[in-house]
Amino acid sequence: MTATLSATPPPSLQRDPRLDAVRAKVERGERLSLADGDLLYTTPDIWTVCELAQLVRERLHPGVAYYNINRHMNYSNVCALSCKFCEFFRKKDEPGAYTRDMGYIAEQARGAVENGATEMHIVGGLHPYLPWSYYPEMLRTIREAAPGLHIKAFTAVEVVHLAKIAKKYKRSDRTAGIRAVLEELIEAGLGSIPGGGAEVFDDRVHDEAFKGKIRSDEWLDVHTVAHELGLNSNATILYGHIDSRRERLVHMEILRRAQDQALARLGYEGDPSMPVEPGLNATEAITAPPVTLTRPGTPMPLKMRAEELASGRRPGGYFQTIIPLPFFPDGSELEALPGPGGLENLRTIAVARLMLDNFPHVKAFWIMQTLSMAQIMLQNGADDIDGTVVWYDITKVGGSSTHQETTVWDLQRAIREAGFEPVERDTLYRRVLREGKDWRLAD
Ligand code: V47
Repeated sequence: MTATLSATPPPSLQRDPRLDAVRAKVERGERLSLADGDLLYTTPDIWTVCELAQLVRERLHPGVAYYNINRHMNYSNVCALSCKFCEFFRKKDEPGAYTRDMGYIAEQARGAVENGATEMHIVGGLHPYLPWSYYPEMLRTIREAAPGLHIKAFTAVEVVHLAKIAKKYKRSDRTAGIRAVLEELIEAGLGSIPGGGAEVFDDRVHDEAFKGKIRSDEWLDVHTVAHELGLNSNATILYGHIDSRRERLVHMEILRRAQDQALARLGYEGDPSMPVEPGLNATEAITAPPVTLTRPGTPMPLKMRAEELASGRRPGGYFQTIIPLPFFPDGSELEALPGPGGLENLRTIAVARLMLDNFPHVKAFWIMQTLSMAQIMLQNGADDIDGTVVWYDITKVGGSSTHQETTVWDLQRAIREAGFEPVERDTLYRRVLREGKDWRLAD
C-alpha cells in the first residue's frame, strides 16, 4: 500500500495570522505585552515565534555569537536549604558533602589561568557554619593567585545569606546589609554577580518548590544594589517544573522593569508612551519609562557605560544576559516530573528574546541545553552559549560526572556551523584578542 501525503500541513507549519500584530510591534521595536507573550507561548506556529526572535537577535548582534573561556567552581555543596528541584545540596555530614579550602581554591585559579580562562564563576550552597571571613578571603586568594581573572560570584541568595552571617542584615533596611557585604566583596575582588537563584518569581511556586529561599523582592534587591554599585549581573529563570507559562512571563516582566530602572541610571531616557503591565507588586516602585534596546538605532549599554566612564561618572551596572534554565529532574525531589522537552526549551529561548527587549544578551547555557540544542538556539534568539566550564556540579546531564568540559574548538565549531562568527568575550561582553593562553581586550 502506498501512503498518500496529506494536503494540509501540520499545525506547527501553518502560519498563525494572530502573530502578524506581534510581528508589527517587533519590527518597530515596541514592547510586547503579557498577552502577546501568552500568544507566543501557545501558538502552534512555533517557527514564526523563532523567526521573530531571530530578527531581534540579528538586529542586536548581526552575524556573531559569543562564548568565553571560563571555569565554574563550587566552594561547597553544603546547604541549609533543601529546595525540591535541587540535586546539588548535601547536609554537612552526608556522603559527598565538600567544602574547599584556600589551597584548593588557589590551585583552581592558577589552573584556570594556565588554561587561558578569563573568568571564574563561583557559587555554593548556603553553608550553615562557614564564617563570613571565608568569603572575602576566597576572593582575595583568587586575586592573588590569578590577578587577571574576572570573578563572577555568589547568587543573590548567597549574598543575602552572607549579609546575615556578617551580622549586617537588618529586616528594617534590607538593602543596607546587602550593600555592606557587596562593598566588602568588591574590595576583595568581586567583578560581577551571576544570574542564579531567581528560579520563578512567583509566591506559589516559591512556597511549593523552594520555600526557605529568598523571594523575588530580595533577589531583586541584591541585583539593584549591585547595579547601583556599578556591578553588572545576569538573570536566570528555572522553568519546566511546577511553574506555568504565565508565571514565566510574569517573571520576565519583573526582570524587564528592573532593567528599565538600571538603564535609566545609565542615562537612557526610555519611552513613556510605551505601556507597562499593571498590578505586579514587585515592579510597583519602578517609575523608569520602558527602554527597548531592540528598537533600531538604540545604543547598547556597553557604549552608554563607556561614555559615563569617559565623563568621569561612576557607571551603573545592568543585567547583561537572561539565561533560561530547563529543569533537570534527575536526583531531585521532583524527580517524578518529566522536565521540559526540546521544543519547549527552544520556544522559551525565543520568547525570552522577544519579551526581554532590554536585555542585551540571551544565553543558551550549553551544559543544561546540550551543545547541539544550544547550536540550534543560536538560530532562534540566543547569541551566547557560555564557555568551556570544565567542572559542573549543579546538574549532571544523564548522570554524567562533574567533569563537563568542552574545548574552544568545539564551541567555535558549533557556532560556525550555525552560521555565525565565533567571538570570544570576557565576562562583561568585551571582545577578547587571544594568542594561546595570553589575551587582551580588543578595545
Ligand atoms: O541557581 C538548580 C539552577 C542555577 C537545577 O550567570 C537547576 O552567567 C535546572 O545560575 N535543573 C545555577 N537548573 C546555574 C546558573 C548559571 C549558569 C550558567 C551561567 C550563569 C550566569 C548562571 O541552576 C541555580 C538554580 O537556579 N538549578 N537545580 C535543576 N535541577
